[in-house]
Amino acid sequence: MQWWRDARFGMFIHWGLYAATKGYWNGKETEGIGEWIMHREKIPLREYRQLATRFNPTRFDAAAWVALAKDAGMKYLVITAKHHDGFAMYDSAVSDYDIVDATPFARDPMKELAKACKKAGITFCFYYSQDQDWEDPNGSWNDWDYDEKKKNFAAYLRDKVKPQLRELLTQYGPIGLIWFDTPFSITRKQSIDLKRYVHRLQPGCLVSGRVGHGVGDYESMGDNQIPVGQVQGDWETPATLNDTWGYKSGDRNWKSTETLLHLLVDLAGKGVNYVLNVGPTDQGVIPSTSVKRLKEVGAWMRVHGEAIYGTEASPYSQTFDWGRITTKGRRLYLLVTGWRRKLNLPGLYTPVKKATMLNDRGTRIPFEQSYNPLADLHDLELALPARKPNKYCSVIVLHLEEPIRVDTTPTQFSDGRLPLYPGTAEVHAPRNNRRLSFDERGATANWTAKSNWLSWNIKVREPGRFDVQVIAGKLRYRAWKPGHAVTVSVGRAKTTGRLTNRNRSTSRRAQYDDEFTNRLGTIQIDRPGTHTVKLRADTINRAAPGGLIIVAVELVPKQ
Ligand code: H79
Repeated sequence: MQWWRDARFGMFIHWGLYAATKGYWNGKETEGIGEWIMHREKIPLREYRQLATRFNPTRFDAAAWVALAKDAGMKYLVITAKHHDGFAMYDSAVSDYDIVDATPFARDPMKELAKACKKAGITFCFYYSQDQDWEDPNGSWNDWDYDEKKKNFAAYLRDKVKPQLRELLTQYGPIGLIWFDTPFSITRKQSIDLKRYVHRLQPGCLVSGRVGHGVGDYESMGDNQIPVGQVQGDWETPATLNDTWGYKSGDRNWKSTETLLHLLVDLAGKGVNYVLNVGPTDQGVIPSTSVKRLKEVGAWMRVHGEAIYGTEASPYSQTFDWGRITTKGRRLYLLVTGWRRKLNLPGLYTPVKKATMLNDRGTRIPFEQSYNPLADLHDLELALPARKPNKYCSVIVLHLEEPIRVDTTPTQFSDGRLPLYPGTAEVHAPRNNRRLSFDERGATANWTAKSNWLSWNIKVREPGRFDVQVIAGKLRYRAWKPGHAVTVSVGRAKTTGRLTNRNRSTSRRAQYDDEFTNRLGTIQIDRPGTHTVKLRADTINRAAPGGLIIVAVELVPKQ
């Protein structure tokens, strides 16, 4: 795992026959993600395979793609050897449904990419769709060409998946990982068997979490999913630059360079890898907008990479309003996305030797470490220069005297706000058989019993009156259902309200996973120091998909 943990940032490439449609079918622009076009339009296999006869990416240049990944600061490259459409983008002997046998191009781009990656020191990896296969009569999810009832999934694993994995793991040199996906039909036994099969062929090759049933070498967030708070263990977020993965000429919903960098920094602070996708055209060209953004990210990485590569997640249980934290040995990196003159870091027990800017080691940042006995609060206050050194994110290095020790109790920000995430709460479930759990992002899952409740110990700097906001969520692809009511209390003060979807959050995190801000009432906290916040469910609509989904509770000082 070590190379993967150190890497933090990788390139995803979705490239296949779908690129030849540019996202259009029968002259009309299609909805949804590009590589799903065959499924969405229920394109018969005999029609879809015609795309191969005009797939001729003469401008494909493996060295150029790999150079772009390297320029962007990416350390590994994951490319679709076979996506759900079942078409092999390498020379496969299993059938003729592959780029060498079925297209005029007749070259094996994976051979060229493997060579270019090796030369550039980039870890080469394959995406392989082990479950859905819309070409194979026994693969899952093609019900327009094939009769679901006649499918034999085990035969598909035996006759296509395993032989193809053997090719990929024996003919392209060392492979960093196999990125499996959509484990919708596969059984636990089959997932374990596939993982063992990969490890037998290449003991050093990792297996992504989406091999299914939690048996992978690391876990995957959902597509474009951002964890709400800190996470435990090895995680990766696969993400797009626009909305599609496979090339779609009409998708211009590009994330800005600032958004991409803030996502990278957010994820690094949570110890999560970021594998960011490009969708090359059927000419073999990576869209110029993607290239431009990635180069800008790379320029930042060349100066600030020390705060990303080989780092560990923030030692805190909370995230801060001014940015994110990573650590390496006795260094704490403050990745500041919200520049300000006074930056406060609470809870740091370790004495700080000096604070410097990563982009200019000569600049010393003045600071003061203090202890407030009234609030039982350790505080580090840094006096930052008026001008931010970098427009996207500036990095301050704290050089520590001793190994890092922190108080992990969520502490009020210096502006008075305090967001609390379910993942760091204590779960109270008197009846264990219906204990709520958490989804990948750290929101509550399967909260259907009113007997369950959450509590957080918090530290208050500035007492006073607070607005209480509850951020509710829903399951992706499912409709919001009303009918939940909750109570938040601190000591004897409490406030109650129903949850609605009227106020949709515009946060970056909520771009693909809707979140809804619900203002309950206000509560009074009248002394500094430690308090307990409790969240109870008064009413749960058990018909709501996933039960009561809580993403966060936020205290906001009343003006
Ligand atoms: O390879 C990329 C995607 O094609 C693949 N994962 C990334 C890395 C992927 N996309 N969606 N999914 C996996 C999950 C499928 C979700 C579905 Fe649906 C929800 C299938 C049916 C409902 C999305 C919405 C696809 C059709 C409608």
